[in-house]
Amino acid sequence: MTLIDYSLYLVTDRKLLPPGKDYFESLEQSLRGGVTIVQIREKDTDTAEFLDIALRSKDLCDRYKVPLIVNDRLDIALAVQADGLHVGQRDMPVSVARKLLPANTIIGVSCNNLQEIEKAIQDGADYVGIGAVWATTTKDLDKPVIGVRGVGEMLQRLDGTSIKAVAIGGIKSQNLLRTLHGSVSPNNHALDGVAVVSEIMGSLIPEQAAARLSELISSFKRSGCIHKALSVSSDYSVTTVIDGVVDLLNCVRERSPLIHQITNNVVIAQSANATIALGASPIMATTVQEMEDLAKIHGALLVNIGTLVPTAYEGMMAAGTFANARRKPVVFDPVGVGASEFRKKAVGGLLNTWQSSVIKGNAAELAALAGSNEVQSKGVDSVGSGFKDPVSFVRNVARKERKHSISSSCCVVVLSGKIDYISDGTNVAVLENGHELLSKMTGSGCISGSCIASYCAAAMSKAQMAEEDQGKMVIGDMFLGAIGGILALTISAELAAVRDDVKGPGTFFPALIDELSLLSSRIIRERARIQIL
Ligand code: TPS
Repeated sequence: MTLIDYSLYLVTDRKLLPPGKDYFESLEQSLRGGVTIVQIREKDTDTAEFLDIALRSKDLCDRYKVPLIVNDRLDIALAVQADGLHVGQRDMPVSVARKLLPANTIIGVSCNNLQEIEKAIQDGADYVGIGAVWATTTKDLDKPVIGVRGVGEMLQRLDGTSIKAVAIGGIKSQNLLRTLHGSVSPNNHALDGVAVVSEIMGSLIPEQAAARLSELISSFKRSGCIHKALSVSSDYSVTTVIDGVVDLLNCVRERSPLIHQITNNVVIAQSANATIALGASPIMATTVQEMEDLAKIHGALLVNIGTLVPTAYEGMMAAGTFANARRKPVVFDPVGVGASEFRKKAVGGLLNTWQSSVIKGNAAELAALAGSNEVQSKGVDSVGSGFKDPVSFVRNVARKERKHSISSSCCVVVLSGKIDYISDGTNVAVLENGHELLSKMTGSGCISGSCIASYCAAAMSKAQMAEEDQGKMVIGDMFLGAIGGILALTISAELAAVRDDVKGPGTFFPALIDELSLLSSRIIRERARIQIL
């Protein structure tokens, strides 16, 4: 079979043409703009007219050497000798179409869930159109919008097959990079392309619309190679990790990065104080209108959904998007995600919209995130100690949440508890520092998010310095950032708890702030209890 380029797949819909715009003119302009494959989609057109449109479209596509696919109508596909047929779930089954069409005809099918992907594999489809990835008004959707994480799950099922995949539904130039970077399986299986209807068909200048999308796709393909070539070292040992953490401690103190925190009303003051004590600078801002400006100046963003009100949610959506665009680390704390459907939906929305560099949660939160029922939750706390095999669990979640991330090559996951487990999808750090008084005050988990964000900001700023030296892209070491933040808090807690002036949880907190500000390289080297697996 000839090699098909699925990069920019135009699906037509004449109803969306701007008033006065001729369909064939629009199609030719989009071909000039760089669409690589075209599907003729006519839902309410008589056969004779459909045939005429398909024939003339085929001529045009042939001139630009672009394959033509017919939607749904096998008879029209046969009549115009189309390169392929696209079917929906209620159209003719792929296996039947295969028997009726000439050999080498491409057959694609729309898929919305894993069962439909499974069936497409069994039936021998050549490609799948996965969606709707975002909301769209072009088609009446009778199935859920799946987001980039939904696409990622389906790509994972396609790992090892030769079936190609495009995403479709609500794809615009504004969300195209996010769609491409986010839609990836744990094994880095990415999309072969994207399909669009309204973004091109609805344009007065379709050539420009197509060219803009095509340029973004090329830039994604280039950056994909960069990410693979520059992934962070996976040769960690206890010594290199401690040296790295000490280096980050000094960097936080010297550079005092600005840490933008959208956090919990319960702990705003504590988190801001802990951030200052570490040597960084907090800014606690939630309003959507200032997120773009803040992303230009902060060193890292912390998003904590502890008290999730609608205005803060809007701010979180925007802050993460702007942070990603500027390659700033994003630390995400999905507080109590298992506690309510509302939180679960909100977390899905956020994780589908931007990429986190670090996700931190207790056993119940990470279980809810991963869809595991091994751990129960009560409010925002876990019940029981956690997972049978926390090391494998945390490694698997890190793999699952890994994206073609713009700020780092992986998503680091922190499973917090009496023992903390941190993974980048390959390595797992097991940290045994801490004190039970931490669990007797509110917000110690939230504060650990502030500490991680401060250390991740330092890790990213080191990467930027290296980048300036070497003149090439360098990825920030978020694994070290997460370890550094957790060690800072847990070691300071141990020291605070044994001070003479500490009598219990009330006096513990001010002592903890003191110890965070007194933390030194020597203390970290002497006290860190860490294993790297
Ligand atoms: C390759 N489909 C799913 S969403 C949508 C369509 C037509 C509308 C998107 O419009 N995959 C392929 N071809 C198809 N026809 C479908 C899926 C079905 P917009 O880009 O304007 O949001």
